[in-house]
Amino acid sequence: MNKYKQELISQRRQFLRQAGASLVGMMSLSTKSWATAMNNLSFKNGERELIAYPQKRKLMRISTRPPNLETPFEVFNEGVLTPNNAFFVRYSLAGIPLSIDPESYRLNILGHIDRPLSLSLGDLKSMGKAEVVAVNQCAGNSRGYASPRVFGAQVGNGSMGNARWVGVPLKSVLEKAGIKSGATLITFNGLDKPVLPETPDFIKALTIEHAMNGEPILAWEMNGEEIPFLNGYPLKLVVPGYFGTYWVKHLSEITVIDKAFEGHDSFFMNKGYRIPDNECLCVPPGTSASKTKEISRLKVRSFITNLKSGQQVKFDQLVKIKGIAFDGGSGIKQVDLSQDGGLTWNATSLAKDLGRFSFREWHLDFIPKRKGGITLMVRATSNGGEVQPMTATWNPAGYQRNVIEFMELLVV
Ligand SMILES: Nc1nc2c(c(=O)[nH]1)N[C@H]1C(S)=C(S)[C@@H](COP(=O)(O)O)O[C@H]1N2
Ligand SMILES: [Mo]
Repeated sequence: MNKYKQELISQRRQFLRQAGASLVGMMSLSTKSWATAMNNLSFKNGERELIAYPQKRKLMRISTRPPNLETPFEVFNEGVLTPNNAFFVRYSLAGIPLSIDPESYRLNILGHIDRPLSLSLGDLKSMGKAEVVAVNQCAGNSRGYASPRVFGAQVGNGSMGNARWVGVPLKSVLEKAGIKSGATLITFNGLDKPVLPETPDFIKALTIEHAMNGEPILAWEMNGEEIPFLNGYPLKLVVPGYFGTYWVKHLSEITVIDKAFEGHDSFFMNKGYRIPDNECLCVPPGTSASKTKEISRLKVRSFITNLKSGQQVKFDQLVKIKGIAFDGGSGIKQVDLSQDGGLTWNATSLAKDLGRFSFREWHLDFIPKRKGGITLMVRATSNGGEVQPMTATWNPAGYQRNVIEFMELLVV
């Protein structure tokens, strides 16, 4: 038995020893679904095991406890919505819930409010319905490409996904609770817990204005189905346009506070997920910032999804190029493609608009007129005027990479 198999089996036994419901039930499926393969990322030590977790097809395993899974990049060429069973999974704490009973589940609203609430899924579903197509992207997506390298999960470009989310506007729930004057922030906590007392809980905060602006929703549905367990069943805070770190999974507690968010459990706001607070949001490699701020909106990005670097294409024959672009909520204005390493650019055609928070597909037909190696580059511009940069900047955690992507093709 190889090392991976052994690890899988002991992991499965451990799951089985604990509570006997959903995730566990799903875990005890046939061992066949645990069979492994490999998938390679183009950076050093980029070989990843492919593994199928409950409700998931084979994804790239970044870590086991907690499970961190990355979407193989080819998936983004399947369609503009990322299938639930291929959607990436990210957790910070090892104490993830293993079973959640939808009947006894409650979302509690506490703190500086007029009426504390304890809402069942049925209560939430009767309070209104909002829908948004939005990109959930981890702040550390593409961190593995940081140069010089940085600490943290060495992920490629698959720690993102686009889905249609349905739920109740956060605003409606907060209005029902009645925010008292003097409130400063709203914190969000999920059912996952640290394993050791020294580890802070995963709690995120939004400003009152943001929480009440009608955009964030408390979602129970993802692409027309229940949210997969590992993506935050039964309720997930969806914060369109913002990095995934704010999208609290297995959401169980909303607390309105009337002072600063401080102390042990403010770690994931006050210590983690921060970027240099200066114009470039960057520092010279190897240094740290004297002043930092919370990460917030997604930066504009674009990718080619139907070709792979190193691929051969035929001289003087049509090549259809397609891909995706997105930004932090102004929407995509334009996507340009260069076939000469960035000297000249051609506008691509944008496909159907699913809303300003969604992936936007684009495509371009081109006929290579020169044999040999060519470098394709793709560059998105947002409606807000943000353009992807030609060179990557550096920050200590490798957050929010959005440099122009490039790919080499061989014309034969
Ligand atoms: N409860 C809980 N919610 C969480 C996290 C977590 O560790 N615990 N991680 C956050 C981070 S950093 C990301 S990138 C997204 C990932 O969402 P996904 O696993 O559904 O893809 O969940 C966020 N919500
Ligand atoms: Mo993340």
